[in-house]
Amino acid sequence: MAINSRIAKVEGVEDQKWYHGMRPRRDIEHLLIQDGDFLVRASDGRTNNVEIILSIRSETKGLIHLTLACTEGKWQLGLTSKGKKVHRFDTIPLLIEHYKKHKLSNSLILKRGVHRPDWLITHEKVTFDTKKDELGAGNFCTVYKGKYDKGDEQVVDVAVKLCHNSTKDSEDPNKSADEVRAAREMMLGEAKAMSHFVHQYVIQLYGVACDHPPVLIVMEYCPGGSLDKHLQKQGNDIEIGERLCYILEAARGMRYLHSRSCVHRDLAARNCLISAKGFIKISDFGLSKLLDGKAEEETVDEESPQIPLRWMAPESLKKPRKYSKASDVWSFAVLIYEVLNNGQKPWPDWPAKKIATHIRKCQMPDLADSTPAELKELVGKIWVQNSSDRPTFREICLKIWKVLKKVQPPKPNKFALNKLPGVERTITLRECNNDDDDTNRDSQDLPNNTNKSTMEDEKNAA
Ligand code: ACK
Repeated sequence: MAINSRIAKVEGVEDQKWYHGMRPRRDIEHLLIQDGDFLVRASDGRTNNVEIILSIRSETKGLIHLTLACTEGKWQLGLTSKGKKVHRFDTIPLLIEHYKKHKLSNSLILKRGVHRPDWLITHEKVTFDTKKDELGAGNFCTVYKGKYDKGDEQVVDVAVKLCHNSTKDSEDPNKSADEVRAAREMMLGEAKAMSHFVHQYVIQLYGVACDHPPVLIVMEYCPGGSLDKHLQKQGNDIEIGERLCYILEAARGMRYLHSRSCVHRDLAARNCLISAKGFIKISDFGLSKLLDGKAEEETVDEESPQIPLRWMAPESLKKPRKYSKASDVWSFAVLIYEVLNNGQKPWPDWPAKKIATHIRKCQMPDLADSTPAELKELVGKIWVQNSSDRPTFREICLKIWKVLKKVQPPKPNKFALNKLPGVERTITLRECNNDDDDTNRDSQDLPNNTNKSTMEDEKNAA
């Protein structure tokens, strides 16, 4: 049975806690632990259509995925044995209730509906106008400004990342259905990574709506847009002290992510956003990875999506590609270069091969003349061949904080980013005790804290 993806909203199922929307199979498998654990999800079938699937854990047969078929408005199990009476139901919840009391097969019965996580929200809570609210577009997704109903009559401004639903919606007609599906899965991976993080210098996820296509990522709205565009526009109006504040805030965001075992893998000025209060927020977790346990490094095969070359560390160019906290640190020094160079990337017109050769040999470009000597020294310690010789973000934060104390940042009302519509910086830097040792603040921001607490934190800080 296939439901056209454009009319894939299935009455009665989206309100059920055991409905996980368009989560891919590999995302839900680990949730089904005991015999009889089940959930319902939607999955791409052939030809861009959507199928409704009942996934169940069986002690004897392992994981089972059954298609739910709908004919003439009645639901039934897609696969039934010959000659067996087929039970049909008006809704999927009625079907589920039935198979909680009656066996599906010899031994299998539905026992525990596994609830979806809180960050899986429904489309009805999110509004945006595709004609008026576009903020920008990427290969497979477009970002809009929108509103999110958090409940308790709280409606907040948000940025909504919309994954193109099919090859027809995609900007590029040459994209295959598989590519579109891979992009959607990447978006869900991005949202899952973001769901772990609550920090003042990391973009906040409100939720993902994947109850039916298109998949939406709903996140904190940053009216200042991306850091690279701001640098390119405001150019020489930005004092060095203000630039150092951007660099320190990005480093603090990265220190938090690394403390949560997240390797970003795509750190660059284009992926830093400017919040309403004029703070830098690390965003775009599409390529990020959570490291297992104590692992410091991830080795990746050739199939993995490639990170833009100019920000790559030498070890990420070799085969097998290696990404680690230390390769993020390398990219961070490229971000420093961008911030000091008015948002221009290194070697703007060079061919890829020549850039790669330079990176492999650690022959990196010079920083702007106005760069404080201690910052030049720091970048020199980062752009080294041996990744274990590079400083950590904890050390980097400390160093930048010391440089900032000497340079003296401007008063908040003199920050150039106040010229951005919707942005108002009212404090120079957030308070941090002991020479930037803000461990305490980080530990207040544990993932089990609510989003609200971080937002209030920001308000109090201001
Ligand atoms: O550089 P921009 O103005 O900032 O254009 C890009 C565009 O969407 C495509 O990525 C903007 N964007 C992305 N996420 C957000 C967000 N959370 N708040 C505001 N703008 C965003 C980005």
